[in-house]
Amino acid sequence: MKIAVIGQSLFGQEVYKELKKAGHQIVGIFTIPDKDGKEDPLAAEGVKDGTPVFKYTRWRVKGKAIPEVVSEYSSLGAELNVLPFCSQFIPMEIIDFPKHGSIIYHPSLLPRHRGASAINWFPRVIEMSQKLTLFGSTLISNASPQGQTLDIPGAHAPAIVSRNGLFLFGNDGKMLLVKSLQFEDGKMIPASKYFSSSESSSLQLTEEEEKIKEQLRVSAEDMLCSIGYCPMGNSGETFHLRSGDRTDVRILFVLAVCRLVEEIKLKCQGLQLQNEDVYMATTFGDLTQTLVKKLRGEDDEEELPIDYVELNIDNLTLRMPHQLFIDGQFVDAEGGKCYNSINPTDGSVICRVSLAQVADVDKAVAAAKEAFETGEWGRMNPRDRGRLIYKLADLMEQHQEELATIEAIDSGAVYTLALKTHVGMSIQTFRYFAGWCDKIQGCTIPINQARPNHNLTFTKREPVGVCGIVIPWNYPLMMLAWKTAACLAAGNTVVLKPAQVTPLTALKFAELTVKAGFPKGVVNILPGAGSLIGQRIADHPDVRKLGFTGSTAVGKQIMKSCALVNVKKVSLELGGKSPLIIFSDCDLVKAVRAGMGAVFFNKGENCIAAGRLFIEESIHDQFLQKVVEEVKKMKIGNPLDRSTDHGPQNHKAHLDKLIEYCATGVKEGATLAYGGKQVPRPGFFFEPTVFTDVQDSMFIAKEESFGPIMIISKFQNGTRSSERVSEDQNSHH
Ligand code: TAP
Repeated sequence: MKIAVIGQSLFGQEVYKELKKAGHQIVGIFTIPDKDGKEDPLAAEGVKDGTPVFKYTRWRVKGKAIPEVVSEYSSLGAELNVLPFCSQFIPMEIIDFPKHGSIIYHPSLLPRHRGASAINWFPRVIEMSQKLTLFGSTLISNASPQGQTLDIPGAHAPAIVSRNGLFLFGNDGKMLLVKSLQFEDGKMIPASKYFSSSESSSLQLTEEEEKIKEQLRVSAEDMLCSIGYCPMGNSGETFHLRSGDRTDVRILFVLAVCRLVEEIKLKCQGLQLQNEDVYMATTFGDLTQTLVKKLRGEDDEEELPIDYVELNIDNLTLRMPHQLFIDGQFVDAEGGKCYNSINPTDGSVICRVSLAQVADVDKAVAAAKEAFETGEWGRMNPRDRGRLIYKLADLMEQHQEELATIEAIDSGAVYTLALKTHVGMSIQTFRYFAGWCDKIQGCTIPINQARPNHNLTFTKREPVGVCGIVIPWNYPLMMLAWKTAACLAAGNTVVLKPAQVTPLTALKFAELTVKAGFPKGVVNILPGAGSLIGQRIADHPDVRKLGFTGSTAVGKQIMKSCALVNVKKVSLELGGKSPLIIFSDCDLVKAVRAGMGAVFFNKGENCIAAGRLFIEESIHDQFLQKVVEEVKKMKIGNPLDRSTDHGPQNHKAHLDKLIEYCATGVKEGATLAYGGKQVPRPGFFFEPTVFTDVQDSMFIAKEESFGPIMIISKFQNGTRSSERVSEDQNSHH
């Protein structure tokens, strides 16, 4: 192609060389005059190659293009102008002269005459079936976009129209993601809708809507007149501004659009349009159609189809998604695999839940990667991200009773505790991290004290990408919140595996992310087996970080897998056996209350539970007697009953483990002061249990039960007990 290069600087020189390398004929270089007798690098390069170089001081006089300059330029017959870093005012006669128009690239300068949109790649004209102008582009170096291909004559490879926009491929392997397209007639559409934009049919307005249209016409005309346009005249209804208009007008236009949007809100029952809705509407007619669609509620995103399992409990209808959540959709697992989610209160099946397979992990990670690399999430202003997370927290609050009830039937958590802790703290966690979104910043570091000091060293915090999250079953929603909220606030995307035995609040949470407006692929939830799904997440090369809460043994295994595959970042919150030491000068009533809370809270399924109590010998018998008295008063029963203190253990395997744990304690010679057995009723209830005379060498002194089992050892003075505590390698990791 015959190209004229108009620009300057080393960047201009580089662009010129690349164009030549690509086989184009450079018919002329137009650059700035020499400074202090020194040529601009672009001019120097052209001279070396024998390319004609022109150095005009200016192209216009009194706002008019200089005829000699225009004719000299035109005589070269350029088919395309490329403007790399051009600081001069180039007349529109020159910009529009070549048959392919101009490509303007400004790494730092924003020339006054091009307006705000010129800050990006701006190929003004691309020959497809019609001429298009591209707006809002991002350079992407590493992505595999999915979508419909679009042939562009002369392009290195066909473009792809994806749900995130139009991908154009360069011959350097990089790609440009374009957000919006403008047609010759001025109509603007999201690039993602290139193939579907003409499908929408126009609505027949009702009498009432016609009235609104007329009111709106007055406001729109007023707005346009305020910036010196008289656009809707007799025939046309056009009111958009074409690119290339003056920047000062453009700014007025933006302000006028804001006014119009507010006026619409006032006149149309609080209807909130976005400024973009006005930009996208080419004609007044288009704007009216958009507005009426919104008023009728037809414009809402298609409602997500969810195959709920519905249950009515305590006058509350639970609507529970039960399929995997991948890329913003609830879907069956590969091969339609399912399993039963069990209610520990009576051992009944709550519902069938999709059981993720390895292929599902790969799909979820691919969706999370795309959402991060090319989706809206990755490009979103952190403040808007914060707003979405706040909205999610609000929705969780609106659904808190439903979430708490689901938690109670799925994990056996006592309802009131679930409401305040499992769900309440999860909501607060999302609110807390939402506030962090726009406060994640780096620092400048004075690395060199030398004078003069020209070093500038700074850190910038960036999201890592796809984060894998694997969590346990004791606080299903809260574990999800603690891990997920921080990842999302920082701008990452997430693939989360809940514990297989407690998947239901995580799936309900997924539904709420859709309601909050999270883009597809940002959150993905995969109920499934740890050894398969958790392991695949740890092994996946596109997962950049793994957050895990669970047992120490699995944590070690995960750390190893993450190191081997791609040295991914890992954070682990593991098991422990925290001590509680009670001295003889304590307030015994308070000490008993504290000891019981520390052991029996949430049925002992608590990672910060007191795994061992050291009681000073002189008060041991009294303490024990009081504890046993109090334990006997605990009301064991249905967790949905508001007066219940102690619900069922989380699942059958855990109950069996506790029974075995107690049998080991008895066999080793510890004194079983109370409990130690399954409660004789349906479900997985275990008696709150108290052991004493536990020696340091015993299994139950060393191993965490993760259940309602108090392990008491005596000590004679404080020094001895703290030595025994510090010898314990098992404190919370
Ligand atoms: P784990 O058996 O370690 O399970 C935790 C999670 O890891 C589950 O989702 C499990 O999947 C998954 N998993 C199992 N094997 C895996 C593998 N090879 N690769 C990846 N993921 C795998 O722990 P648990 O028994 O459920 O939970 C109890 C333990 O968690 C206790 O030790 C407790 O102290 C600890 N915990 C610690 C904390 C904190 S804050 N530190 C909080 C809660 C619990 P499945 O669904 O198949 O089991």
